Amino acid sequence: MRIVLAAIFTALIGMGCIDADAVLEAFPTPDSSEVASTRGFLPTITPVSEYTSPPTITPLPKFGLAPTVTPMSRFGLAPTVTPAPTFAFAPTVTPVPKWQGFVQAEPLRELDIERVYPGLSFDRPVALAFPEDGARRGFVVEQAGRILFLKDEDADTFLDIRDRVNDRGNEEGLLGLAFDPDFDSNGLFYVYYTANGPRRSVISRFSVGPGYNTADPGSEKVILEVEQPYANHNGGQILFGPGDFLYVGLGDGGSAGDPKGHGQNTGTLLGTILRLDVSSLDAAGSYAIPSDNPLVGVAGARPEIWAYGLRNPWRFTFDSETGDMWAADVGQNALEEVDLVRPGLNYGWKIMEGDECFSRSCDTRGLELPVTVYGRDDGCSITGGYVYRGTRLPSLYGAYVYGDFCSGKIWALRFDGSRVTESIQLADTKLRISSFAEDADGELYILDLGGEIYRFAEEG
Ligand SMILES: [Ca+2]
Repeated sequence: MRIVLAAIFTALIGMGCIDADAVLEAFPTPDSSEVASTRGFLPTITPVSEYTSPPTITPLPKFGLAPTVTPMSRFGLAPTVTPAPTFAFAPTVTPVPKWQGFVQAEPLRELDIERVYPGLSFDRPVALAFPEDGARRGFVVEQAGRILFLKDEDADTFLDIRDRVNDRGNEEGLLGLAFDPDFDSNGLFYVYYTANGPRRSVISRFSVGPGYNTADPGSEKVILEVEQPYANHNGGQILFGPGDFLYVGLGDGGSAGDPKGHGQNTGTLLGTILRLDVSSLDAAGSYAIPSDNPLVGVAGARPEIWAYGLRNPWRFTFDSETGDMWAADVGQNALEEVDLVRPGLNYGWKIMEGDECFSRSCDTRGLELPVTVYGRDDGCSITGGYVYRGTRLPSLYGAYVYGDFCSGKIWALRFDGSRVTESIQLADTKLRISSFAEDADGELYILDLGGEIYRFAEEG
C-alpha cells in the first residue's frame, strides 16, 4: 500500500502537481463542503478505514489541471484545497479522516511504559525539548540550572547557568526551555528560571556557540523578569506556538489560596499565560506585544496576557495538528484540572478550584470551566502532557495525555470541542512525573523527577 502510494506521490511530485513538503507535512483532510463547488466536476472524497493511511490522490489525466494543495502550517491550521478549474477533470482526493469531530480513531487502551536512554540518569529533570533543526537531538533541563543534550546513549552539557539559578524551593529552578522557530539558522533559544535578590522569575534568551553543541552562559539577554512573592507556584512553561509567538506560564505567586488575589487581577502577570513577540528584541531585550493579544487596549490589564485565572499552569502545550492550547492547572486542596485555553478567557482561580467554588463569594459567570478534573483519590499535582500525534501508538492518536506527579497515574482523553468523548487511565506508574515531552515525530516521553526518561509501549 505504502509503496504504491509512494510511487504515486513521486509521480505527482515529478509532474509538479504536488509540492513535496505538502505530501510530507500535511495529509490534507478537506471537508467535502470546502472542496465542493456547484459547478464543474467535483473531487470525489472517499473515507478510508485506517487513520494512519496517507491520503490517496489519483492523478489527473495529463490534459487536466492539478488542484492546489496548500500544506498545513506547523501549528495545524487547516490545509486549503483549491479545486481544479471546472473545465479540468477533477482529481480524486481521498482524505485521511480526522478523529476530532469526524472519524474516531481506535479506542483508547491501557499502555505500558518503558525506559529510554537506560544508561542515563539526570539530576531532577523537569523538561525535555527538541529543536526543529533536523538533528533530532533531545535537550534535557535539570532543575538546578543545566541543559544537556542526548547523543546516542550519552549526554553532554549544553548550558550551565547554575550560578544564577535559585533552586532552593521545590518548585524553583531552571524550569523551561524553548528553541527559537529559526533555531536552525539563528541558534537562539529561551529559558525560564527563578532567581534570588529579589525573588523573581526570569525569561532569557541565549545563543549557541559554533557547532551548536554548547551555549555561551555569557550570551544571556534577559527579556522579562516577574517578581515572585513566594517560592511556590512559579509556572515555568515556555513554548513557541501559533504565529511563532512565545507563550509563558506563570503561577499565582504562591503561598496557598492566592492571598494577594493575583489569579483574578489582570493588572499583574501572575496567574496567567502570556503571549510575547520576541522576533525582534531591541538592545535592551524588550519584546513586542502581538497586536491581537486579547487584552490589548483593556484598561488596567497587562497586554501580554493570553489567558488568566490560573493557579499554577506548570505545563501547557499545543496540539501540533489543531494549534489548540491544552493546560493543566495544579489545584489547591481538592481538584486538579485540564483546560483547553482560549485567548482572553478567565480560568476561574481563585473563585473556583476545578469545577467547584473555592471562594465563599462565588460568582461563576464568565468563568471558563475545565475540560476535566480529578480529586485526591487520583493524585495531588497534575502534570500536563500533549495531544498525541505520533505513529507508534495508533490507539492514542488525537488524545490528550496527562499525569499526576504524586500518584504516577497517567490518563488520556478525547474531546470533541464541547465534551469529553472518551477517557481512560492509560498507566499506573511509580514515576514522579515532572513533565512530558514530544519529539519531532510526535512521539511522547515521560520524565521522572528521580532522573529517568520513559516512553509508552503497547502492553506486552
Ligand atoms: Ca480553573
